[in-house]
Amino acid sequence: FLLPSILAYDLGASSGRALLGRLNNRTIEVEEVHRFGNDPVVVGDRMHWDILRLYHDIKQGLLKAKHAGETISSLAIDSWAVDFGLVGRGGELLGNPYHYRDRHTDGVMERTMERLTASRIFGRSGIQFLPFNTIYQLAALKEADSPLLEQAKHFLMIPDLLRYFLTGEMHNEFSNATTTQFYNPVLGGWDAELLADIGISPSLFGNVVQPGTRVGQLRASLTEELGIDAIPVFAVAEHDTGSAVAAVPALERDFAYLSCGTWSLMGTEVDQPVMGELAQTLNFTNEGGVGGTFRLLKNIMGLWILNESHRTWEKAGLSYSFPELVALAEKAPAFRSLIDPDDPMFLHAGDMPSRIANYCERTGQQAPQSPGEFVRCILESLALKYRYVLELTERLSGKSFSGLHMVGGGIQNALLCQWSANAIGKPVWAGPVEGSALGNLAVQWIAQGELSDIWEARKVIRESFPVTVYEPRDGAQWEDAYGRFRALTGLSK
Ligand code: ADP
Ligand code: LRH
Repeated sequence: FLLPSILAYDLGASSGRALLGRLNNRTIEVEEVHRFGNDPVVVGDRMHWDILRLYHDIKQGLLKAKHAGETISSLAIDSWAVDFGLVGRGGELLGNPYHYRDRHTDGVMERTMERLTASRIFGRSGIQFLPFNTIYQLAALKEADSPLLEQAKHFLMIPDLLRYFLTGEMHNEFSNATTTQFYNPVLGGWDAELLADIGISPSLFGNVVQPGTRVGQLRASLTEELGIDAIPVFAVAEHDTGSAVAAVPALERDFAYLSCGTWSLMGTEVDQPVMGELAQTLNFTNEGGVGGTFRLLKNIMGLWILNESHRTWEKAGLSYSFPELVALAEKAPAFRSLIDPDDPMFLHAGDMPSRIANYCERTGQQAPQSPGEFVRCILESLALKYRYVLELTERLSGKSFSGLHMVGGGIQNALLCQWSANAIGKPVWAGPVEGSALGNLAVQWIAQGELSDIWEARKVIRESFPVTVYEPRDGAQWEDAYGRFRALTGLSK
């Protein structure tokens, strides 16, 4: 390729990828140069991310781009939110970052809320209550009198840390910083009062940089090791959901999105955080985005439940591909068993089929028996939960949506897209699959003056990638199922 390429690393909870992107006459061309697993490692009772392996795979991506003969003008990394590494005197990483699903935070959110009150925490951060938010992870380390905190000099979130490994420079990026639940979007900085409340020193936290800021270049030891040139490194919306929403190919300003991967993140984009009592009661979040935007959204447990079921069956010697599981679900009986995917019993890693069976028994429903029946239960329940959260989003934002944009790896599950359209009674516009990586590329192009803003980026993405339209069907059956779902799960308005 004669055009310069840029490189986007997108690290999801289940896999990571390196995409090379080129802007050719306002058309985006992408090439996946490297894809890799992201397998957490359990040691004793603790679950960690394999951070050095991820860094190794980032280097592999650079080598593969070099072998493809590419000239790379910049790179950036986005990843899942909330997790972090602590760096000590002399600049070394202290310990392996914890996985947000580790149980060391069990009970910590409840204790912290009791002490500080929900309205103080939400009023200062605008972030939904999730037990694994960074604030509760740090409070857990504090409660456990962790030696890590005694030694820590710097707090870096996962992409901050990987960027630091690449460049030797430390910066805290804005979109990810907001997910900690101790960034104050009204004051525009780390909330020193909340940090004091949990006994954490504000000196660990650096200046917050906005997406689109140049934050260094590959360090000399790395360029020597790999035999490559020093590439400039940018901060983008380093929270993967922030990058995914930046890439939603919407033409209208008031659009609803669902970023569909391990998690399902559903909501709308707003100019100002929505921090009133209703947002707190409905447990919505206001995560920082690109160009001064915020994501008013709610986390839905998502395909995690399917992925963990898949892992459980694999351990038992039953090996199915995702398309095989989806085909089995399609043949299973409709609406026989429904769950609330957001029941806390599904949060931690483990045997999801057994937990689903327990849930069904507890709620007087027939438990699924075969993999197809389990997958049908998961996908129907997710689609019904999407309807519920879409209705809440409309109520909270005062907007009304004519359909739903879905992006992310989960849209390869066409059955889920169709059922989502059926459940909401509106069209689903599915695409692109690599939403986060494209949002990452787009912000780099905006920073380099190749695109003017996210609205131009969305237009170019729309013109460069296909969008599959799913029209709603079977309205009466889904309406009926929604009533049952609401009653069973106890979800009221
Ligand atoms: P994350 O970024 O959270 O790691 P992705 O956006 O990459 O997740 O989405 C991965 C998920 O998409 C998988 O866990 C799986 O549930 C779903 N998926 C991937 N490929 C397919 C496929 N061919 N058919 C159906 N579902 C798929
Ligand atoms: C999705 C995601 C989500 C967070 C969760 C921890 O990958 O970033 O937005 O809530 O991971």
